[in-house]
Amino acid sequence: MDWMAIADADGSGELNIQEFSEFFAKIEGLLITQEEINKIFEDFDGSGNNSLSCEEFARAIYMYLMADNEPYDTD
Ligand SMILES: [Ca+2]
Repeated sequence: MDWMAIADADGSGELNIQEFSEFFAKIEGLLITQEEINKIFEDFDGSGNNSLSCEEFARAIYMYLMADNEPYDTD
């Protein structure tokens, strides 16, 4: 599945926080808070320019969706 094509609503090739949040909202059954989304976004925005490149996004998706446990669940 081409996650980036789904997430990149305006086709800019990068994701801003709004696109990133909306991407998670589209995934059924995924329980994640806006706070967690913000944290993931910040963590993976390696260049610190408030947008995720394809590469940064792919890394975030891999980490979060493909991992067995939730890295941001601190309970
Ligand atoms: Ca975009």
